[in-house]
Amino acid sequence: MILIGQYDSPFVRRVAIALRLYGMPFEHRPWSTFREGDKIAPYNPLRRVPTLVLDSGETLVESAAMLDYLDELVGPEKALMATRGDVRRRQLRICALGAGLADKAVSLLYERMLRKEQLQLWVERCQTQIGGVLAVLEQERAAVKSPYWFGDRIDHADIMIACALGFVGEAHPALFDARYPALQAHAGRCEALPPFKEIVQPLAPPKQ
Ligand SMILES: N[C@@H](CCC(=O)N[C@@H](CS)C(=O)NCC(=O)O)C(=O)O
Repeated sequence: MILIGQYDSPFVRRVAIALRLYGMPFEHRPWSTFREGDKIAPYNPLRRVPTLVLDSGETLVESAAMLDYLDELVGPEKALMATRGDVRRRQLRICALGAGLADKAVSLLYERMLRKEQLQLWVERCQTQIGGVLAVLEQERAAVKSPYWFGDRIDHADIMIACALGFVGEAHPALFDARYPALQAHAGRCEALPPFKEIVQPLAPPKQ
């Protein structure tokens, strides 16, 4: 498999960390979405990352679909997500909040980096959405006493949240601070794991 995209993307990082945890070998092509869009386009017309090229040549263009595929490959025992039922539904909800948080943090970064004059309406909307999600996640994580969100074993929800928090903290440090101790502890626990330490890249934001 070939994983396209840089590890400063929370979405690329979540997929790479899952691949590592599953012990699946992959080739990494750390192409930049803005500087190397022409290289990405033949694999993904959206010119977005992550893009995952399967051994068959088929291409996946959405991180959740990539994880769904990897989960099927490893089977239900090893999968980092329940196959059905209440737990799966709750895991998917946390994944969606984490992915949405990362989406909003990426949008806000693009607004800040790519526009000469920021649109205040959009900046404030993103900030409100980021703050709202962090507040809900903080409350829910503080209520969970297990090492990971859904028990003793890390899963896709833990990875998504940690990758999103890492990105928000780096891109918008004023938005992720001491107001969120349970989330900081969650991020710290995940970032201390070997795959998180290995699969990491300082943020290289796009420029005008
Ligand atoms: N929902 C997508 C989000 C992917 C995404 O937003 N990737 C960003 C990098 S973090 C990107 O490629 N941005 C370039 C663009 O949208 O033009 C996923 O989970 O794979």
